This record gives sequence, C-alpha cells and structure tokens, in this order.
Amino acid sequence: MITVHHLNNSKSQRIVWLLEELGLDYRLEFYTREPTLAAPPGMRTVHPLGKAPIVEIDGRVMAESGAIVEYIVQRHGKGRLMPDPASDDYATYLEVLHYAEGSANTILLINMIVTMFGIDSPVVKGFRDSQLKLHLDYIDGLLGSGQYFVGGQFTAADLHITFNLQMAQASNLIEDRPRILGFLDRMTARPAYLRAIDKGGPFDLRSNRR
Ligand SMILES: N[C@@H](CCC(=O)N[C@@H](CS)C(=O)NCC(=O)O)C(=O)O
Repeated sequence: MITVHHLNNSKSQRIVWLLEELGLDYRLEFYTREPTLAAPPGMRTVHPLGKAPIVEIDGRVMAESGAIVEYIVQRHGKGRLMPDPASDDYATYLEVLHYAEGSANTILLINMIVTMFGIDSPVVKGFRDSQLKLHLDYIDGLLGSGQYFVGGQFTAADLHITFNLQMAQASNLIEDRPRILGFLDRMTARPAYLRAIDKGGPFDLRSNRR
C-alpha cells in the first residue's frame, strides 16, 4: 500500500492526482499548514525535510515530487503516462518534468517572495520581471497550439507542470496567456484530477499568501 503524506494546498496534490490517474491503491495521511504556511513538525518524523509530498512506497520513504512522479510512473505505470523510452519524445518528457520543479518553480518562488515581502529593489524586480517573461514565453512556446506538452498525449509531465502553472495563475501572471489557461482548464477537468480533489480536500493556491 502506498501512503501519501498530504499537506493542504501543496505539491502532494500532484501525487494524489497521479495515483488516481493510474488507479493505484493508496492511503492519505492529512497534514494542515501552520499559520506561517510551514508544514507541521509531525512531517519531520516521517522524512528529515518534512516537506510535502512525502510518500511511503515499496518499503522506502521518498521526498521530492519530481522523483516520486518519475518513480511511480516507471515502476507502477505499466507504460502509461510516459512516452516510449526509445522515442524522441522521451527526452522532451524528462525535460518538461524536471523543468517544472527546477527552473520554472525557482522563478515563481522568487516572484512570490518579492511580492509577499514587498521587496522594492528595482534590481531585484527587474530581474524577476525579465526572468518571468523568459520562462512564461518558453512555456507558452513549448505548449504551442497543442493540447499537451509532449507528443500530443497526456503524460506525467503535464500533470507535474500543472502545479507550477497554478502557482503562476495564483500570482496573476497568466491572465493574458490563453493557451496556458486553456491547458489548465483541460487538466483540472480531468476525472482523475477531480477525484483527487474529492479525496485530498479543497485545493487553492491563492490561500498560500500572507
Ligand atoms: N521541490 C520539492 C518542494 C517541497 C516543498 O517545498 N513543499 C512545500 C509545499 S508545496 C512545503 O512542504 N512547504 C512547507 C514547508 O516548507 O514547511 C518537491 O517538489 O517535493
């Protein structure tokens, strides 16, 4: 049995959604963010970082959503939600999957910090603005006029980057990007996504702001 340590309004949403897409059995351990938005200390008894998601699977404890998603898809997906490793699309799949939680997440987090703490330095804000444009243009271009990011089919890369695009949406960064908004509408209408919300509880990244 897979156990997902699930923090409200967090990246553990990805794992609940993934398990629903794959129809795998799992149980949820629920945690609620503290008023500071930090994860409760109890999560550190499961993994030293104490950050969501943490997953118990195949006799081990895993953190880092990208690693967890890749592992579950590879080991338990039976070829679903990923391109054939021998295909050209496989490299793109890995690139998008890791870009989401790597470079894209970094600039979105910088933006959140600048906004939340009212950082007023023109240098910092100039850097933030130019990098946000660079990355959002890149994402828009990757998606192009397609329905999905890789190879015309829904993969775990779409699932993974959805969280980062929801972060961008919560920060009002994509109102003028209809292709990205359309993508989010398609993702959040998926039956497995809706089941994940049903089981994991309400999900709203706008509440992760102080
Ligand atoms: N890169 C990590 C990020 C983990 C992370 O920072 N999770 C956030 C929730 S989205 C968290 O637990 N925040 C509460 C805290 O840091 O105490 C991953 O993708 O798993």
